[in-house]
Amino acid sequence: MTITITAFERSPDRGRGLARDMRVRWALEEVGQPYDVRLVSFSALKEPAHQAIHPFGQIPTYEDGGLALFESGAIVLHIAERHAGLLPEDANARARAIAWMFAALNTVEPPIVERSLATLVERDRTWYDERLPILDDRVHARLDEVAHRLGHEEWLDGAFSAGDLLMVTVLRRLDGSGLLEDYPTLAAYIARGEARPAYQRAFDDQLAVFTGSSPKGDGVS
Ligand code: GTB
Repeated sequence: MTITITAFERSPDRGRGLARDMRVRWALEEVGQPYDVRLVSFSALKEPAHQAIHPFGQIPTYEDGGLALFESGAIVLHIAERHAGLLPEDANARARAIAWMFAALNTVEPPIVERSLATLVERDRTWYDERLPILDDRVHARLDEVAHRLGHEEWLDGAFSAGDLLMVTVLRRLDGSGLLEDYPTLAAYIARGEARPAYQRAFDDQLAVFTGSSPKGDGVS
């Protein structure tokens, strides 16, 4: 049975790989697991058939035989636990890599998403010009801390892991914000992630959905 994930039929990111199916695609490519993609429209997300798999009516989901999963972090962890390549063998190193997965999603992603949403939906509000620097400061605080820990290392804790995979996808959401300009080591870290062949295959596949040349997506909505 081939793994099937879901992705946007028409992603608002216009193929920039910022939606959360990207991290699942990348993880599957890293471990060499073939997968199919079911493309879902915004209206289909909220229909009972999709909500039976995803209680919040979102992408991505993951189906493999009798298992249906939602939440990108849980999906990436599931992939990383079942296939070699994304988590260290050593128990302590593995636990630390999982800690970085949680850090990416629970500590670093929230202020980045909050800022990103504000720039989209609060731009016309009277308070926007006062609020944006506050949101920027919160993002800067996390970037300072991640950059400090990363130092001049290649990855966060030894070899590339699912922790780096998630951290890179989280940091990529700042693309175009200008906030990464003060962090050359983080920019280089993101670039190292993006240079991985598995990343590039995943990116190209999600971009092909946007350009209409996807061999994977079956267009089912
Ligand atoms: N915590 C969940 C997870 O990690 O899986 C969050 C899933 C989620 O937010 N999914 C979004 C979704 O389905 C798509 S990725 N939204 C539809 C809905 O809620 O109705 C979020 C996203 C969307 C668009 C951009 N973009 O355009 O740059 C970036 C990220």
